Amino acid sequence: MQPIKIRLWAIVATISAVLLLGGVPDTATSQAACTVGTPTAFSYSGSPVAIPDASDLSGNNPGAQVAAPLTVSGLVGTVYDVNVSIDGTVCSATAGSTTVGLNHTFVNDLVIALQSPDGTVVTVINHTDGGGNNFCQTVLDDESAGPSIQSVVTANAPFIGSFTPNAALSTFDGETANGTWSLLAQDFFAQDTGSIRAWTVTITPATCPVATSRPIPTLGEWALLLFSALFAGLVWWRERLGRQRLYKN
Ligand SMILES: [Ca+2]
Ligand SMILES: [Ca+2]
Ligand SMILES: [Ca+2]
Repeated sequence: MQPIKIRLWAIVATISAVLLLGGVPDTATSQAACTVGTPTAFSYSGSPVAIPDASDLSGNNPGAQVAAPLTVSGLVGTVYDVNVSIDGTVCSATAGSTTVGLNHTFVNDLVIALQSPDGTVVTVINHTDGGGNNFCQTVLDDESAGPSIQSVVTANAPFIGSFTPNAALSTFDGETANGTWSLLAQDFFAQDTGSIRAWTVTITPATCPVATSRPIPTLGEWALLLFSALFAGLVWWRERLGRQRLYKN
């Protein structure tokens, strides 16, 4: 066979082997669409969690961040959508109310965040309003038709309704659904305090197959790789032999 043909064969064999061993995605699953589940609500049922006050009015010495954790279980798949709400049974802006989802006498002191089982933290309320009391039946949803929670004013307390959050909850999309979700709160300015009392996370799960690389090569594929390597070696050796003969002549 002519050297140029042999070289071509060696290249084709090597490319085939590389494609077989790792280059071809599993198209059987990568084309499948997500199977979206039912939105499911999980509510915090523990004792009220007191939010420690800041030590001064500078904003630089906040109280310790506290968490009200709950367990999400039984969902199939990963996070497709997350909504979070601060609940409450009887809503009012009364200082010290125990029937609101979060009582506080100056909610502008607070940074409130949601933490996922994967450890991701999204700040959902960030020093909002002028300084009203309490959050009650406050729903935070990226897809809300309502205004941003960051746009509310003191007169709106206790902030009943549906709002878009400070930062997008879609950051959680694709993450682990089951596990511990926590509502975090931290107070940045001294004098006013409060507690987390009742909150809910509503998760829509989905099963979304993703493109996967090929599984471990079969014996046949390993044999092909070995064959192409030997073949390439043979081509190199023949050419080297040919050059030596040419040199000697
Ligand atoms: Ca969403
Ligand atoms: Ca949503
Ligand atoms: Ca405070």
